[in-house]
Amino acid sequence: MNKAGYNVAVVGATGAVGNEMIATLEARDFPVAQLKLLASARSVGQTYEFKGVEYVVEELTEDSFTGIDIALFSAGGSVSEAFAPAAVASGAVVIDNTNAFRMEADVPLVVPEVNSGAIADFRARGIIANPNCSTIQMVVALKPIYDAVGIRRIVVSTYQAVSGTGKKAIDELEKQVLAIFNQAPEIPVKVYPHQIAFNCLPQIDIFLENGYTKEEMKMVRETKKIFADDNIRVTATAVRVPVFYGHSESINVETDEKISVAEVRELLERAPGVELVDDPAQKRYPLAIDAAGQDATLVGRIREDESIENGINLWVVADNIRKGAALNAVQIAEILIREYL
Ligand code: NAP
Ligand code: 3JN
Repeated sequence: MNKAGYNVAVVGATGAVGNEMIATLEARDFPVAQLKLLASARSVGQTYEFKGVEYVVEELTEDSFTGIDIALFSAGGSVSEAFAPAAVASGAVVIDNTNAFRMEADVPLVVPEVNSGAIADFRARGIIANPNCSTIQMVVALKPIYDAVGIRRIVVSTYQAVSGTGKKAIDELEKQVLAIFNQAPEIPVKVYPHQIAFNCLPQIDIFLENGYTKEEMKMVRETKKIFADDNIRVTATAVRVPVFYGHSESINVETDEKISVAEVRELLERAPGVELVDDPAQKRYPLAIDAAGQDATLVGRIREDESIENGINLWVVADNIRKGAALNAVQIAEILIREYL
């Protein structure tokens, strides 16, 4: 770290992820010299408190990044595509939470517990990409297994909270539950193609030509890139569930070499970013309501897949807005200033 403090811009500051970025920078005492909060013209004048000081939201423009060292983007892919180049041209390093640059060969895609070394490659474009939230918690849990015995195939099904869709979706679930509770004549359905309250939707993002959704294919492609292993076979089913915070995942892995449940437990007990919650006799296993507001990725229900030679099943839960987005980005920023800036 060469400076006492860094000038940090949060793009999308008024959103679910942006709010969490501000809170995470404060909670982890990130050395912020100046903070710039950026959003659309709709939000200009809104205020947020950071370390006891009130900051006013400004409109994002190409001139917003003068003097900025680190720009944390979470305002959607098209905003990143339009404004990340301006931020880089102004001398900032961009840590981007969107899908815009994740699969570009010269942009590192980073989960610090898994491939922090890739951050070194940020110089090519000045951009570091944060993976999709569902990928992040999966690779945090699987990294120790991957390193110990290799992973041949992953079959994952997700149970994703509405906060992954942003503030308007959190609001919609609340409104639908209230409408149903109050026996209202109509249930408001605006954000998702169907009612989400008391329902499960096997569609996250758009459908692609191969019949998978874009969210599912993000998990497939990002996992291969993060593990730097094109041979891992990954198949995903992504489902939206009526939970406010915390994505849950049922993960089945086929390993190269046999590994016992006890060995997996031992590995995960000391894995960075992981908390083992696996005591079925006491009905203890990871729950979304316990993961919400926490940094750790919770792992439990570890058991052998008895239908194949080398198979393990796990249940993995994390706060999608925290480890799935804001915390992962701030962890990257911490490594960046410690080792590179
Ligand atoms: P959100 O609650 O809907 O917030 C969207 C934010 O983007 C708001 O601050 C909004 O500002 C801003 N914004 C939208 N259009 C803009 C524009 N043209 N110019 C400037 N700012 C603009 O959504 P969210 O949940 O925070 O997610 C935001 C983005 O983060 C997503 O689209 C996604 O790309 C990314 N994300 C990534 C992950 C992950 O898996 N790593 C998870 C969730 C989200 P206003 O309030 O002024 O409209
Ligand atoms: O739906 C979720 O739980 C996670 C959503 C992530 C998301 C939402 C809108 C646009 C993304 C993302 O991070 O991949 C994007 C996007 O950037 O394309």
